[in-house]
Amino acid sequence: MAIRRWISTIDSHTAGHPTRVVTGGVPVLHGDSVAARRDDFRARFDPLRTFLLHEPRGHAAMVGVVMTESRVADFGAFFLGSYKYLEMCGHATIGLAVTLDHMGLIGPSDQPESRFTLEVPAGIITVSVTRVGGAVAAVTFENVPAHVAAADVPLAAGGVSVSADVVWGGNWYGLIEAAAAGVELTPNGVLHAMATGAALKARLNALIREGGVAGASEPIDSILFYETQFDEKGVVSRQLVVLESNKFDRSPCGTGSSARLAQLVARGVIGLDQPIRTRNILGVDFSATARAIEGRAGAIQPHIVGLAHITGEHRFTLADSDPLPDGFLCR
Ligand code: PYC
Repeated sequence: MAIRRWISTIDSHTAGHPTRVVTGGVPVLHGDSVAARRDDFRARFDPLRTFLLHEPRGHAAMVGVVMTESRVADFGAFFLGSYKYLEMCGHATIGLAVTLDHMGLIGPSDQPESRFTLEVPAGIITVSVTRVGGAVAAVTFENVPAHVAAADVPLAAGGVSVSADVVWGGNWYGLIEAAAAGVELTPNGVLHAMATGAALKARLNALIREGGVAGASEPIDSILFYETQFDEKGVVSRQLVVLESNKFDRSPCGTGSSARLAQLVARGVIGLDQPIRTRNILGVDFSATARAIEGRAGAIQPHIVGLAHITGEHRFTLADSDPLPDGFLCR
C-alpha cells in the first residue's frame, strides 16, 4: 500500500473536549504573523484540516492546533475547527500547554511553574503551567479582553422566545439562559440543546446581518446556554456551548467562560477579582476570574484555570487508494 501523507499529533482532552496538536508533517507556512500564516494554511492546505479533524480520523467536535513561529511571543499557534478556523480557543490552549510540557518544551518539570507567551490569531496571551510533584496540576491563561456588545436581544426561533446577550470572549457568543430556552444542562439534554442552539444562532446571525442588533456587527460563533447557581464558595456558572447543529463543547469552554465573566460583571452579579467556577455538563470545572484592564472601561481581562490530560500520540497516514482522502462529516 503506497502512503501519500504522514502527520504526527499529540492528543489530549480538556474536561472532556479533545485537542489534537500537530507535531510534524505540516509544510512551511508564509506570513509575518500567526494570523497571516493561518491564512496561508487555509489558502493552500485546508484539506489537511479536514483530513485530521473529520471522520474517520476525527469527528465534528475535534479541534486541531498548528504551531508556528512567532516574532512577538515565545510560541505561535492557530486553531483548526471542524467547520472553520477559530480566532482563539481556551480548552485547546490548555491542551497545548500540557502537550508542550509533555514534550519538554516549556522548562524543567521540577520547576513549580513555567510561563510563556503565545501569539494566536486573536492576539497575544500569557499561559502558565503549575506543577505539583513534577506533574501539571493546573494551566492558567490570561485571555484577550472580553466585553458585552449587546444585551437583552429578543429572539424567537426553534420553538422558543428568549433574550440573548452578544459577548466577545475571544470568539463571539450569544448568551442565553438555559431554562428560558427549555434546555437541560445534562448529557441527555445535548441533542435538544444542539437543535435549539443552532436555530437560535441562525436567527441571531440573521438579525445581526440585517443590522437589527445595536452594538453587534459580527456573526456569533456559538450559543452559550447557562444557569447561574450560588453555593458556599460563590458563583457556579453551569453552561453548555452549542457550536453547530452536530457539535457542542464538552469542556466549560475557555472563550465562552471569558464571555460569561464579562456578562456577569456587566450585570453586577460578580465583581472584578472575584473567582467563579464555570462547570460543563460532565461536572468538571474551570476557575474564571475577571480582572480590570487599565484604560478600557467596559472590557475585562479573563483569567481561566483548567487542566488537560494527554490521551495518545498518533501518526496519521493517507493511503493512495483511500476513497475519502479529505474525510467527511454528516450533519
Ligand atoms: O474552549 O474556547 C474554547 C473553545 C472554543 C471552541 C471549542 N472550545
